[in-house]
Amino acid sequence: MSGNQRDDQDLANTPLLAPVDEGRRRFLAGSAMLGAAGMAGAAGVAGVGALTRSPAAQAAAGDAANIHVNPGELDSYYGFWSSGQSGEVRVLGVPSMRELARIPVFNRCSATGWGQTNESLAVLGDSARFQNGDLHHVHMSCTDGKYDGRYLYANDKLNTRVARIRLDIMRCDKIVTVPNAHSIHGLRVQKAPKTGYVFANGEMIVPMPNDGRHLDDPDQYWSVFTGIDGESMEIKWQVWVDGNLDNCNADYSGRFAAATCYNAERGVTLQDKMRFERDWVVVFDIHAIERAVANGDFLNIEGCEVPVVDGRGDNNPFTRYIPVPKNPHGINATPDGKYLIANGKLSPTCTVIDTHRLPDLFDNKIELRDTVVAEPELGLGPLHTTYDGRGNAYTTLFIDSQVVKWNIEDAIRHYAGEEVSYIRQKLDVHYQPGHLNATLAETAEADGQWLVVLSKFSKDRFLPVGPLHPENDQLIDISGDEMKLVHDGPAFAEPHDCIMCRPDQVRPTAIFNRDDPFWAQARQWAEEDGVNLETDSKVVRNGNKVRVYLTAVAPQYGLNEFRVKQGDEVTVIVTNLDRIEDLSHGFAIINYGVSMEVNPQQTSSVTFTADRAGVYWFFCTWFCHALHMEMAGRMLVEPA
Ligand code: CUK
Ligand code: CUA
Ligand code: CA
Repeated sequence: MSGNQRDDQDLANTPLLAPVDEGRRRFLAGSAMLGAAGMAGAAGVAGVGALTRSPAAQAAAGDAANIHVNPGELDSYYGFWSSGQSGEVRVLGVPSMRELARIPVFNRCSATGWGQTNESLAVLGDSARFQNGDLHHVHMSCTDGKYDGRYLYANDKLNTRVARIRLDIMRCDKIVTVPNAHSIHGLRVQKAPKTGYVFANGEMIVPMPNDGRHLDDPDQYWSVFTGIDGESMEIKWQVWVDGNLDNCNADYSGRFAAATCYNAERGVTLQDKMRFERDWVVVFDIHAIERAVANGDFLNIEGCEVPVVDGRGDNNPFTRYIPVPKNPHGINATPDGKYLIANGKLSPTCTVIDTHRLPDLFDNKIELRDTVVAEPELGLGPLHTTYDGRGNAYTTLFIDSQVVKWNIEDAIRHYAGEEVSYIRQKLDVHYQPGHLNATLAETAEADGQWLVVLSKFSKDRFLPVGPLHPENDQLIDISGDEMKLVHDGPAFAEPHDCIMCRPDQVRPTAIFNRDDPFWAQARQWAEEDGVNLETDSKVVRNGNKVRVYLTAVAPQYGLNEFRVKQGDEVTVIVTNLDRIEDLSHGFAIINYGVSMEVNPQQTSSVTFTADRAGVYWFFCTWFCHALHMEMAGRMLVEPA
């Protein structure tokens, strides 16, 4: 069985949607619930097959011409893609969907040396012991509700971290591990007046502190919502919440953030987590939290200095728990700032919350559900919603394998009792979509040009590559009245989310500034050793610690050889003196597992133990010159 299975009995009371695609939508009956909760499983067995369309028919529906970016031409949008369990961020051009770059974050990167260079280890800090991560959400810093091109922020669901990426050099410069939380899932930024905070959702519930106490007592398991300063990356405060936290978002006033909770039950089994008919959207009053923290009105979890305010229960100044149907997932703010829309997942609905009613809610002038202005029925498995800036919302239907376009104001009128149809179109996607995002849709500048839907299954859409299929990031043209599928984009595991912005909103540098703080440590070593990084190549010994300073100018390093003793701790510091755009060098040592990038005007360093005697060639890894192959030298390791 699957969610696609027809059950005509249920169709009787769905006249509104009948013209669109009658067979696909229905409530999840109680008996279907378990199957729905294991949606991927259900889809794998029957759902995908049931939705297969002739590829030719789909291609005909598209208009491939307008996504073609000619050789030498540039894309009209940057896309920043997360990569889930691959742990990195990917940069794409839209609409060509060409992959432009990968930014290593939580992963170990063979090309750049991320996870091995001293510079990356300094960023990773204590968490360098992890060589992996699960990066679901990537979002850009904002000013006045618009992307400002300073930073990207991303979460690590696997090892409970939040990372920042500098957009000038497209490298990660800060990673913090979030205390008291167990897995960071939802991540969004404060949109106004400026980022501001990075909001991080603790997903799994655990004892606080999680030090071995209360192992068998889930009543003592909790979760926290965390506010991180996007500039200093300090953890400013946490809110102790009921239930758990899935996705989050922020409003456009700067006062509120909101998160979905699928585990209001605080259950620890699948069945537990589906017990209630409703879970909730938790709304956070950021100003109230800030006031309490400023007044010292907070507590601390044992062993941790982060201020924690108690946001549990019905009557606290910090949170409100708005009941919404069963196990909601995504939550997305409309670009006009009016609404927060939560996606039902196990309910075929989305819940539209009026953000302008939130102040009254916190003043206890209205009831929780008074903030809800619509709850449109959209189809099976709504996961995420995005916007075109023209009043329409686009929601992924995981089980139906569709994107549904619907009109927000019409849905509100319908909820108020008017006979009006709010569904505009349903488009088959391939298959089982998670996130979707339209150009600039997470900001006030949503421009309704392109929509990317990140499909979890690709099944028959690509040449087979073994049991692990690619994902399918599909591009949809939403500039007209009708959604048109125009491109299939295979992607390796597993983009969960993406954002798109205009090229003028990102200002990457082509050549490093020699004053860049990225290699502050190497600069300090050079100072200690009386070495000028920009001119000197030399070996400086201090006991069994050896620092090797090398310049790199195509096609030569500053030294043809350097000599160390077996057992030495060796640090090689390479400075690329080429000032030419695109002229990257690398530095790698054969049979020592050392390899790193050294981009124009950058200094990179790596430390290792010269544990084996012999001749070891080092070489340049980026093809930089006609004599690139000759850009090499010898590390001579004298036997102990
Ligand atoms: S989540 Cu994966 S599809 Cu981690 Cu934003 Cu919804
Ligand atoms: Cu330097 Cu290749
Ligand atoms: Ca639940």
